[in-house]
Amino acid sequence: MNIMPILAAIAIYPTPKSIVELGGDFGTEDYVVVKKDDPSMAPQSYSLVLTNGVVEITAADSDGHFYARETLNQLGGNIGDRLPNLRIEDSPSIAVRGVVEGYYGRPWGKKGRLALLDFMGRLKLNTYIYGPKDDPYHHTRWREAYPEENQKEFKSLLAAAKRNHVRFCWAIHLGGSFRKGGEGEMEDFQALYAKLQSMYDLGIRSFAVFFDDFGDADAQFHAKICNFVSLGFMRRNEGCMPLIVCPNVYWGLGESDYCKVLGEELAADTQIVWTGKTVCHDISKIDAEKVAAAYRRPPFVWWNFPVNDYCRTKLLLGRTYGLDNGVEVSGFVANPMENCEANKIAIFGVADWCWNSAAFDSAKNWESAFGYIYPDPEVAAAMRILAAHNSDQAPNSQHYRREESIAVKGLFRRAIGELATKGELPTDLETQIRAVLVELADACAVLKRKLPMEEPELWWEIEGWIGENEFVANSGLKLLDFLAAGGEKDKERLAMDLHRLKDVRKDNDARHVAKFAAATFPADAALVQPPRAATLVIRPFLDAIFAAVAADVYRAATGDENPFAP
Ligand code: LOG
Repeated sequence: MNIMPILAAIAIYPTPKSIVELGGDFGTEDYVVVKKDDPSMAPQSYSLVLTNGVVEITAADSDGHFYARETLNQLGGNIGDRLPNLRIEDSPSIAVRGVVEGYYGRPWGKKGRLALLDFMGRLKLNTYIYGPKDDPYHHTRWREAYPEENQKEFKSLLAAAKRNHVRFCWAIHLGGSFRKGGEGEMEDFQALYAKLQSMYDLGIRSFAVFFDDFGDADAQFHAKICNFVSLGFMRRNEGCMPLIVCPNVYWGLGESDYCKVLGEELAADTQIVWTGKTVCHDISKIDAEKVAAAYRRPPFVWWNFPVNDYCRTKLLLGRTYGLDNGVEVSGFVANPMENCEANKIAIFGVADWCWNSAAFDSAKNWESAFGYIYPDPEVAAAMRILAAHNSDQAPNSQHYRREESIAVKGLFRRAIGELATKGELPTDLETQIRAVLVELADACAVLKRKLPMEEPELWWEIEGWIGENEFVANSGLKLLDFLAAGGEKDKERLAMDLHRLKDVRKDNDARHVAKFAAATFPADAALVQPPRAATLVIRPFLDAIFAAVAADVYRAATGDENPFAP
């Protein structure tokens, strides 16, 4: 039988390095799995050969065997009752890859982390770094041992990480608080040793030391602390993995003396974090080479995507792009949003890129994410529509931007041009824009109906953004109605409708801000922002059409200037 159509329909994520058809197929009701070890194979790699009811898995280590099983599960899940004969040879592009919980905001909590670790295992991501800025025992109160409750949580997280072949790395943030000189320094070295020991005793075998954003860039002192951890503590405690260090200067091209001194002084196996040319930046091969020269080792990339702590109005659900194929790194972790479930779209992209950078197809990956993440096809389709319009950060202090509403950008730009020159829209353009807005409003309706039951955590996180997307779509539709409105009375009615939408939005903003503020630490609560959506392409169109066709009537009818105040 011709198995091409079957193979073409197979979607395995992350994308395997090589799949070769061997011809023929077999029924999945009855097959045997033969496990073989081949120590000559590269770590984490595996081969999976399916021939007429026999599945042969060969790997060098337990990671490889685990990954082969994950691939086999996806093959079975995708195809159903028959499997084609084939050979898969597979291994990761980047050996150390995963996620750092390293943002400012509401820490994910046990439930979110457990779900994430399972998600990571399925996607062959093998590194999770625990470093939420708002965990006091990680940061400001690092000297204190974790309370009982947290210790229990770490134990279950460690078990979940192990099950998923994920290295669980615990980070301590010492920037700004570790005392230098005299008795204070002695006490702090003792306190550090004791804290690390308490984490080791819980089962932690991977450690990181962070100095980002707090304290001085004191390279000699930072090197002293880190070498104390790696040479003094970790070498004396069995089974520890190389130390990961986030320096105080973690971006740039290694120009600073601080980076050079760290490169010279840090123990050879210590991995040094780098976020790219700036704090939030695409990761290029050339930049990585430059920083590697200063670090005297390839950098450990901490990619600040899809984190939104510097652009809190926005939800970042766009595709993964801006990462060079073949960039030489000692590891790659993505720093996501405080919205744990909503991160899955980006993490799905990061996993695929890390595993098989050469074959990474960013757009295809993003399109596939929804079906992979959401079992309900209606939810998947609605999330895809929502994500298309919620991906750019909006102007921000880090100057990092992403594309948004890419498929309809031309349409909306053209419409803005027509409104500026003619004050109205050609019918075909109006029809197409109406269709985009109806689609977005419908997607929001689906999500409001289904997420509370089917994806309650995701619903908790993005309810406010769904409300805002609805506001954008419905306001846009009202404004299009202005074009067709017969007389002043009609227009007045539409203006009042717009005004009511604005009130609904005000409530939505208030609910979102109160909910997020209550769920985070006091220092962070003040930073919560109202949710905003579709700011790059659709919102400018709303401003343009409002100014062209509705502003005067709106002002006269409501006494208000603008329904879209930022
Ligand atoms: C922080 C990080 C934050 C991110 C984006 C690093 C190494 N540190 O500017 O906690 O989530 O930028 O705002 C950072 O990136 N500082």
